[in-house]
Amino acid sequence: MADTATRPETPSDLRPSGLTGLAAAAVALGVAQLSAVPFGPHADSRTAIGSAVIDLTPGPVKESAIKLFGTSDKLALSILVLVVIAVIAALTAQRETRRRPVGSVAIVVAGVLGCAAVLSRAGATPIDVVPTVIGTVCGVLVLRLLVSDRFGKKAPQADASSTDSPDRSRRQSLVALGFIGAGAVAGVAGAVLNRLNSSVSGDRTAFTLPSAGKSVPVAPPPSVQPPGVALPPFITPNADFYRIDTALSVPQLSRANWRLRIHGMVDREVSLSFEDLQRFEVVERVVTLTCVSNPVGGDLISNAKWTGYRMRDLLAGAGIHSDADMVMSTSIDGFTAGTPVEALTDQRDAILAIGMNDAPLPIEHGYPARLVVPGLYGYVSATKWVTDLELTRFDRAEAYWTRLGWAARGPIKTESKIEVPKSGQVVPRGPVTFGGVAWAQLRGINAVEVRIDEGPWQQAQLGASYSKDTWRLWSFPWQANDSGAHTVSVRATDGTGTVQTSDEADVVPDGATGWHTVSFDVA
Ligand SMILES: Nc1nc2c(c(=O)[nH]1)N[C@H]1C(S)=C(S)[C@@H](COP(=O)(O)O)O[C@H]1N2
Ligand SMILES: [Mo]
Repeated sequence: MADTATRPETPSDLRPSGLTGLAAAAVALGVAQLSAVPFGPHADSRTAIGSAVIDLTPGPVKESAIKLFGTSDKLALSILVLVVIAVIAALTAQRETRRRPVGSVAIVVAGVLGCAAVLSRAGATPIDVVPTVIGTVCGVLVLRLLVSDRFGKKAPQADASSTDSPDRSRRQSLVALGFIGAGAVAGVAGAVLNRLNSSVSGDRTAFTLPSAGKSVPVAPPPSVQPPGVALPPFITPNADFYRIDTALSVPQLSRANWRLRIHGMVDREVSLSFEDLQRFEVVERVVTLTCVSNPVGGDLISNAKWTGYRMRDLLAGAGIHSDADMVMSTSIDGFTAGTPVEALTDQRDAILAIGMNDAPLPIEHGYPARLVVPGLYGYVSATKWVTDLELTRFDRAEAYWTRLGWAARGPIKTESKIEVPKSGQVVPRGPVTFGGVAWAQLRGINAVEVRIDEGPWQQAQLGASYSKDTWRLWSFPWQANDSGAHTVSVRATDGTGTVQTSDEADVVPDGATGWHTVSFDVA
């Protein structure tokens, strides 16, 4: 062995194939995933890496990804991360030799990055990196094994490497494939067990929503729904409610583990358990939520009845300093929103919601508790899985999306959209009813006008107004007489008498504006 330094390695060594790298990566990821099960969700490096990538991705890239993949954006991200890891593993493993462990070093670097990702997550503790370390070690061991003497060096009794090399190479490939299979099985089993282990769906099913005291809203009368046109229901069923969040896996937070800490610029810090909430009056409010990323004509808007507690009541116990102008709310997974103090304390009745449409909050909508603030886009107000409220100032603190270039304040703009007809729809000649929704939370909707082609603006018929904080459905009966291509446009007038602007603004930095126009054909 004294001559190893001078003897060239490669002639008698088997060059590792890309497959060995895939095997090492599969084992590292699979073992990390499976060994994370007893440690709980914070130890899941796969989710941590994905979440860290989401956080580190520049805002504009994130937006294009959301545009491209829609609500599958997280699946697309997971696949992308796996492909990147596989390519790097395959390429670096090919450089691995017994004396220059390039691939092993790459695995260790990836492992260190994985540990950093785990530790960067809210609520993680140092012990949570253990599964990532175990996975990394196993990945290195597999790679070393595959390039070891058993496969990589001429066996002592063999005559020439040229004759036994194809055999060794085949053996190496078979063993590598075996490791890839084992890694995949461990990974899938780990992911499934992690999910079952942490799911709070049992906790949610066991929860009976308290009924509201005096503060029950009037049930929406049937007249909120214009007849004769297939519009979305005034109240969006939970299953159809739009969903937007940065959570790669939905946070699983039980009522027992939930606490709400109110601190910062206050006289007394307050910490409430879920049980403590019973001290406060239960209220119900119908509020339309809207996402700032909703393009003109988009679907990121829904309306629900929320059950919960007035934020005003919860905050009162803390004694807010008069120079605090922002409440920075934080979720269990580290999302933050900056909301003006007055929006949480004035008469609009912002609530800490624990129920949605008479059911406990669905897990993906924030179980066990989230904020609902009439009049503000979700990114500055509607924190799901909320656990922390810090009283601070807009000139001192910046929330998640504001750091990424979105406006610090996000009042909802007056907008309207057409649901019927859909773009490209063929409308039969004769009488037809078009329709859609309009919204200007806090101000309400006074009127909706519709224009066919470049004709005059005509009044649409309005469904009954429920409240200023909810959308208003509208319909427009029309005689489809002229065959051919047409357009229909809509604009709303809000409760202040202001007509929705025709100026087209992008969703960044504070919400899209412009008139929604749909092209259709009469035949
Ligand atoms: N924890 C957490 N809360 C969040 C978000 C998030 O990414 N994480 N996104 C916000 C945004 S941008 C919107 S529009 C609303 C959407 O609420 P929904 O998914 O219940 O419709 O949630 C808000 N609350
Ligand atoms: Mo949003």
